[in-house]
Amino acid sequence: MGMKKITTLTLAMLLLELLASLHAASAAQPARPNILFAVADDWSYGHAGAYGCVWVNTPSLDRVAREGILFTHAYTPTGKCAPSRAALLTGRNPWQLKAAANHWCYFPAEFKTFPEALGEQGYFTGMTGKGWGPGVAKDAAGKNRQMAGRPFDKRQATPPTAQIARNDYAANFTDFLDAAPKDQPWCFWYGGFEPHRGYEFGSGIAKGGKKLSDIDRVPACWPDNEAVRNDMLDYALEVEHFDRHLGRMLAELEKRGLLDNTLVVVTSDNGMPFPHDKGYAYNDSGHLPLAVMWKNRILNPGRRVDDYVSFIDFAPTFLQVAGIAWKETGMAPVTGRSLAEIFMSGKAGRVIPERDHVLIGKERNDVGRPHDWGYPIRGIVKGDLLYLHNFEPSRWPGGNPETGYLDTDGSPTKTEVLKSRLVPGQKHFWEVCFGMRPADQLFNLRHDPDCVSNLAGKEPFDMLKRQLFDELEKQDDPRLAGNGNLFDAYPCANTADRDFYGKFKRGEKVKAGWVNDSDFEAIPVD
Ligand SMILES: [Ca+2]
Repeated sequence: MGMKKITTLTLAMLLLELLASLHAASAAQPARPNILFAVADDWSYGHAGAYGCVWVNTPSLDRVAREGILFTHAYTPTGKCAPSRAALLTGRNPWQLKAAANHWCYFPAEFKTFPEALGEQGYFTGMTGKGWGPGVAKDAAGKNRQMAGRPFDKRQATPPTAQIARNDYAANFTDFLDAAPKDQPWCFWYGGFEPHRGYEFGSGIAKGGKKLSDIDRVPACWPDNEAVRNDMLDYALEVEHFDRHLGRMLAELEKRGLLDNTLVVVTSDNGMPFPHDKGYAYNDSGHLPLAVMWKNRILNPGRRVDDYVSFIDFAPTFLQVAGIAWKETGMAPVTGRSLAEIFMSGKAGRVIPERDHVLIGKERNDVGRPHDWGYPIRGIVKGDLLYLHNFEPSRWPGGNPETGYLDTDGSPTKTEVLKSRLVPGQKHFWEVCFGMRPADQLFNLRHDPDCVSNLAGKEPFDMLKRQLFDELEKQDDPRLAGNGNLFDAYPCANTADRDFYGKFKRGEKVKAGWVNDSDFEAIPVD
């Protein structure tokens, strides 16, 4: 860490402490802020009104952005539910979390989460909906852990479609507020199940009043047709459901006079559940919406910040604003860096010069490859460039064709992409989504935001690769030290699906509820 960085950090912390003491002296509210962390399931960057999107309406996120900060370069280090959530809960990259780099893992007891730490340090913590998962998380004594706080899930409501959860998230948040002791700050995790699949086909039009022509652009990795556009609108309807509950939560906080001293963070765990997005390492896999509001402390609200921020920055942010030193928490050492200095700077655009890149990657997502192997990737996004290194290019990137490409949820769009393989002139859709890849991939995000034209080989990437590998080495990534097989060997915690490929090959009955039967390629694919 350079001297300049230390100085900026120290100044930001001093300023924060000064503001905290001023505030404590001038108001009856506790100095320590409340925290509302709203995380959607599978919502991609750009799909919100605040980002200029016209086919997804998100008045609540837009409000948070207008009265706070809208981030334009927020990334999860890995585009899949459980490992993404593991990173944001611990402040460490997936490759620093042992088994928790994988989806459906046994979460190692040694990694404490920020809600667990806040709970030990005087915060009242609760959650509704989806916390960390899917997977198994037990403490050293074998007791189930509450990774995101104590569940508040009692209230239910009739959802807009049968595919949307019955959880009345906002009502459960009200129950939580009623339960929170008045003299204690709180932290609440709103884990919406939307817009995770399945969707009610056609509901975007039938129930959302949307039109196929509302979509200004279909990404270049999928065919542009009615089925795909409908799928996108159905996704939009689910995003709007998540946003509506957020709006009710903000209104409830306002009614109780709690909004001003609540740090509100709105984001998602990974990109949309479409081929080439969720479960991959392309830009749309990890680039996520992020808006942050804290009326008492964020200077110059209504800003747009272009710094590169990572999900591993959330945990250190929450602990810092709560006034808790990391070393007091018993959490494993942090890799992320607090965002509080951005809150306090008042600046828009690029705020902190060192925040000019993020690291991303992937280990095992779903089963379906021989021996339950994953598809290991590490990558870096810097400026307009995204560089990916695929460590095992002889494996199928989205999962084996004969076992249904299980890294990609079944969907109308997946079906269209799979069909394209056999349609003259359309095979490129299948190739970019499911085909084999070389070890190195380089994309220019300015000219190719959908990451369909690999420039590696045509353009140099040595500098990016060196920076990526240097930083991974400093972070003790086993993959860099030649011990990457550790990740492949961690057992899948979903015992029914373990050795899916082997069972399939032996003719045993297997079931993957998250894909369609037609996703399994009956004829060998080369
Ligand atoms: Ca997810």
